[in-house]
Amino acid sequence: MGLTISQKIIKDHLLSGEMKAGEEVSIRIDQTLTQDSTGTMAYLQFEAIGVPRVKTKLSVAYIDHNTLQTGFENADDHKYIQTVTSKHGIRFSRPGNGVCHQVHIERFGVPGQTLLGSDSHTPTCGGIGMLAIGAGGLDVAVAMGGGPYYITMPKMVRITLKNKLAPWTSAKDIILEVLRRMTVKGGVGKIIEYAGDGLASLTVPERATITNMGAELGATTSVFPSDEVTKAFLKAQDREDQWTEILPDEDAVYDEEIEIDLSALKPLIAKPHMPDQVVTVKEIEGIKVDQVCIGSCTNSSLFDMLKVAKILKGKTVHPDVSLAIAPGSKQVFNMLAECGALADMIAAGARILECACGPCIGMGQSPKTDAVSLRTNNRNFYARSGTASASIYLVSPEVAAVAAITGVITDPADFGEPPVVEMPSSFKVNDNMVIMPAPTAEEVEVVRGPNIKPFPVNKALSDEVDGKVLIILEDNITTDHIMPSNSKLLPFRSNVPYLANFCLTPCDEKFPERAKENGGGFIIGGQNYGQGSSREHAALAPLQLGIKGVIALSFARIHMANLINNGILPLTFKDEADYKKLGMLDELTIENAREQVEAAVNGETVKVTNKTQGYTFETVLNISERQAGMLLAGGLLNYTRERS
Ligand code: MIC
Ligand code: SF4
Repeated sequence: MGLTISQKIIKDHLLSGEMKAGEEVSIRIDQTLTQDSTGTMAYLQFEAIGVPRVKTKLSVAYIDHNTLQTGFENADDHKYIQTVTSKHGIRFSRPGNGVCHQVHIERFGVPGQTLLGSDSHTPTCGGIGMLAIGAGGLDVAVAMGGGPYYITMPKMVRITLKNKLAPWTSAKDIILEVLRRMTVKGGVGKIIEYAGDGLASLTVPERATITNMGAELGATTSVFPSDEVTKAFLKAQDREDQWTEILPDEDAVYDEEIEIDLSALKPLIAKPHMPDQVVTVKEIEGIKVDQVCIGSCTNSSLFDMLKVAKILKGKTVHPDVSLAIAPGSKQVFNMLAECGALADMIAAGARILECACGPCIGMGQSPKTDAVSLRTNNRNFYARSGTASASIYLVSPEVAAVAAITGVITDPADFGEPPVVEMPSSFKVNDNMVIMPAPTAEEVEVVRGPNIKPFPVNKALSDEVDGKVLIILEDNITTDHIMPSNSKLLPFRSNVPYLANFCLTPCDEKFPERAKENGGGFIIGGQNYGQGSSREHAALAPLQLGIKGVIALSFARIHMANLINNGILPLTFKDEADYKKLGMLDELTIENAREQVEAAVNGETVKVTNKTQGYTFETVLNISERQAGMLLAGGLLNYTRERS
C-alpha cells in the first residue's frame, strides 16, 4: 500500500508503535523551536530534565511574542532565554528578527524533517514539506533532550485543489473555506495533506498561510508536497542544497477526501469569535471598520506585504481607521525598505510595528470599545485582542488593505485592479540576528530575573480523587479563555502562581477564588475543550489552583497532552446526558482512581460518583500505557524522574 507524505516522514522517524490510525507512535524529532511566551517554561523544564546539551539537529529559540517591554519582566525573560539557550546548544533569534514561524520557514525548515515547536502554529513549516507539529513546552523540552515525541497516529485527509485562484482571492480564502467546511474541531486526530493541479500556482508563503491556519481546524498538522515550487523558494533563500522532493505515493490511501475549486472561491471573512464563522465578504459588506491589523504568522510574508503596499500606494488610510502593519521577519522588513514598498505604506498612513506577534496576541494595538477590527491573523477568539467588547474579523491581506482605505468591509472585486506580485528569485539573506550557542556549557552563566518563579509540579495520583464541580462550560472553550494572554498577563508566563489568579476569568471572574476556597476540584467542559494555543499554562494554572480533573465532551489534542503531562485527568463523558445533569458545586469522587486509570488503558471506563446527587456515571480516559504512567506519577516530569 502506498504512503502519504506524512506517513513517509513518520516512517523515516518512527521509534515505536505501529503506523495505524488511532495507535500511539513515537517519532524522532530533528528540529525544535520555542518562542518566548512558552519558552521560559520550556527551558525551565529542560533544565529540570538535566540534559547538558540539546540532542536535536537544530533547535532555535525565538523572541517574538513578549516584545512589549512595559516593565522589566519580558526583558528579564529574554535574557534568561538568551543565556539558557547559549548554555545548552540552542540558537537564539533575537527580538527584532521576526515571528518564529515566518523566520523558521525562511531560514531553517527542511523538507522531510520533523519539527516540534512550543507553539500551535508550528505546522507553518508544513508549507515546505516538513512534518511540523505544535506541542506543550515540556514535550519540546523532552525532544530537545533527545527523547521521542508521542502522537496518536492521525487519520489522513487529502484536500485536492483544482484550477487557479481568481483575482482578489488568496491563500487565506482557501483555508477559510476549509474551516467553513470542516469547522474548528473537524481536524482533530487528522493530518491534512494538499494535492491537485492547483498546487503549482501556490507559492511557499501561500502554502504556509494554509498550513499555519490548519491549527484552527484542530489538526495534528498540515503538509504540502516538497516540489519544484519548494525548490525555487529554498534556492531563493540560498538553501537549495536542503531541498529534497517529497510526494505522496500514487496509491497512497486517504481516510477523507475534500475538493476545492480555487477558481470558484470568493473573498471570505471569519466573523467573531471563531475562525470557522466564515461567510463571503460580500454578505457583510458595508460594516464600518475601526481598525485594520496586517501581519501575524499567517500573513506577514514579503509576498503578502508587497500586495498590501501596492493597494495602499498613493492612497490615504480612512480617517476613522487605524491601520497597523507588522512585517513577519527582518528579512521581509529589510526587503520592503529596500524596494520602496515600506515608503508606500508609511505615506498612506500605516502605523508600522516591529516584526513580532504584536496585535495578534494582544501585545499592543487593542482596539477601542465595541470596535470592529479586521485582521489577517489566524484567531479571533473572544477577548484575545485585549478588548473584550471588540469584534475581530479574519481576512486576507488584500481585503484588509482595501477596508483600511474605504473604512468599511468591502468586497475587493469592486475596488479596481488586483495587485500582482512575483516571488523574488533571491531573498536578502542575513542571519546576523541569530546568535550561535556557546561552544561549551561551562562558559555561560544563566541569568534569572526576579519574575522567574518555580512552576507547580503535581503529586502522584491518590487512590481517591475528590472535589467539587467548580465551573460548567460550553463547547469550544479556547486556551485564551482558560489562560488569557494579553499585554498585562503575558509578562507573567514564568510566574504561574500569579497567572493562576486569571484562570478562566473570561468565562467566570470568580473561578480562581472558588477553586482556592474549595481546595481545587473539577472543571466541566463541552466539545473541543482547550482548542487553540499550545500554552501549557492552560494546564499549569489549573494545577496551581488544585484542579484534579477536567470532564468534557471532547478535548483538543495539544491541551489534552498538556493536561496529562501535568497529571490532570482528562475525562470524556461517555453519555452526553451526564454533562447536562451535573450541577455547580456537586461533590464528585473517583474511587480506586489508580486502579481505574490502569484499567483505562484496556478500554475500561472510569466511574465517577456524584455524591451530591447520588449517582455514578461513566467517563472515557483514552490513554496509552505510557500516559497512564504519567497520570499515576503526577505528570511527565515525575514519570521521567521515576524511571531514570
Ligand atoms: C497563540 O497564537 O495563541 C500563541 C500565543 O502563539 C500560542 C502560544 C502561547 O500561548 O504562548 C500558540 O499558538 O501556541
Ligand atoms: Fe504569534 Fe499570533 Fe502567530 Fe501565535 S498566532 S505565533 S501570537 S503571530
